[in-house]
Amino acid sequence: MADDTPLPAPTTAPPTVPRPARAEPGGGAVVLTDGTRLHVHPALRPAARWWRRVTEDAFGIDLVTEDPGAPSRGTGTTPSVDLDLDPGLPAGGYALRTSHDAVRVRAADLAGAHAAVQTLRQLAGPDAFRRAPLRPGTGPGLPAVDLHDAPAHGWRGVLLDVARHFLPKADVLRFVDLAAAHHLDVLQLHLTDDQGWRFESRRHPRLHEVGSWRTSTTVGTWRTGTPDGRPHGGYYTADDLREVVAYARERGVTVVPEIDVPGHTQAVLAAYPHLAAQDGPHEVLTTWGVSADVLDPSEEALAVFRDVLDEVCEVFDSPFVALGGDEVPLTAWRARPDLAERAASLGLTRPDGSGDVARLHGWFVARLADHLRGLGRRAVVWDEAFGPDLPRDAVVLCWRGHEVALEAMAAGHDVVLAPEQEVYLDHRAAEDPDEPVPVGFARTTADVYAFEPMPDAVRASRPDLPADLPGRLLGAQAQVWTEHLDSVRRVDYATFPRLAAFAEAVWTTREVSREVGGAASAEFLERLEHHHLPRLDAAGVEYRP
Ligand code: TNX
Repeated sequence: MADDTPLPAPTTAPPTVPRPARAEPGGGAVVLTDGTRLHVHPALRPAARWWRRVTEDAFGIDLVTEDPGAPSRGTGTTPSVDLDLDPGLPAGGYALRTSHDAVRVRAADLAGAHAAVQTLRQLAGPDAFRRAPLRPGTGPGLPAVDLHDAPAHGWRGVLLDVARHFLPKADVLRFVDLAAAHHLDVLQLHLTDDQGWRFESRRHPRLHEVGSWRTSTTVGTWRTGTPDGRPHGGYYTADDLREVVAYARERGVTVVPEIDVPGHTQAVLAAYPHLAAQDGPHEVLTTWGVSADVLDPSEEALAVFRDVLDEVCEVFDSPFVALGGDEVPLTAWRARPDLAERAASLGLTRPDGSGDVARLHGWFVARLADHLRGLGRRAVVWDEAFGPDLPRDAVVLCWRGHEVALEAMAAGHDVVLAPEQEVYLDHRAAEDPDEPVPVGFARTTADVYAFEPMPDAVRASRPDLPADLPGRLLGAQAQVWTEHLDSVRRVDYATFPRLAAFAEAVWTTREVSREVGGAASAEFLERLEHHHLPRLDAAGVEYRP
């Protein structure tokens, strides 16, 4: 039945998101069927396994894996899918050619193969995003195309805040799926904050036992909100998180865990008050905004967090571990003369030789970055932790804009751009007073689409910096903070479709395929509406219409 389904020859490039660097439409289509043969280079098997599972779940067909040595052309009505390694292609890239009886993919590496199979899924139509087949046994038709693609940036991230509102594991797995579907390859899991600690610690169990629950949640913004009086909480066991890591790996996504210190730690202080810089009582925070309660920058606190990082590294295989380091109020430290002395004794001084408590922030984060290096990992820190005391190998995540990113690169740090003004998806998507999230700056889908990780004009604005900055621009990251997103429905509404716009902004290179502005943005919005939203519909995403 599937074989004679007529498919119109496409006349334009396939409407996938993110848009590929180069795509030439061909004539006709290849229809995958039960028994379609899959020839896979051993290094690319994980991507092939995922593709087999998708075709089985969504269409009820079984692709048959064969030796790469087996004859690769389809015979009769049974087409073949080849997945080959071609190290000559740019990193993370792939070439994909479909004809009437074959799909041939060449991938630079495993990352390229993951991207290629996600593109195949989009070519297969919205039904490829379903979890059960509407017509079991009827395989999808893939339009003939000759496509070459590669990412502009290696770090294409999205942060999910599971601390402010706990998101059940199943929803986190689904979020991974959706990130991967947009060729994103990093999920930063914000696991700890003032309002909740979500990581099971065997060494310091009160962190998850006490720190994972709060008595109430403020509904509305922190100035005008009202407490709902209901307990909220939850944490992930080490095995839950190992499962998330494995699930993400199968989709080419690296999960970067974040343990936020020395601020954003009120839940830690509720669990272990002796680690606080100020007197209690401390309880898991029930309002929003930045808590004044912070860690004492003590050896005792460092010892606890070294233990926690050891446990984190037993669970997460990411080469990067985020240490937070954002928004550290210094009031409590400044009120303690002993901390000025401590700073002085550590050599953290002002020009006049007096102890500078502000530098204890960078110092504290740096000690944990050193510990991570000993575990074979690199620290990722928010840009407030950037300064003279931060080790060079730490990646700086720049949320306050491009200026600080250039400074950090000039100082030799690799950076990831995550500017609040542009890619914070918790911010409302329009000025409409009825938007459910009345915080932040209004950022429409078109605004997010116009995002540039490092605009030429910004670079040009700093002729004082050397032409060759020693630090590298690794990529960019969108943020889904969840103060006001208390369910997966709200997360969907805030995240989509803007994450699709972000994904295209960070995947495509301007030189090759991307113009920003009127026509390009209109083309994207059109492609989104007519081709991509139906995919999200089939996947059950409750995006903002
Ligand atoms: C700032 S960005 C924060 C988060 C909040 C967010 C709300 C950053 C490093 N810190 O703690 O959730 O604003 O938009």
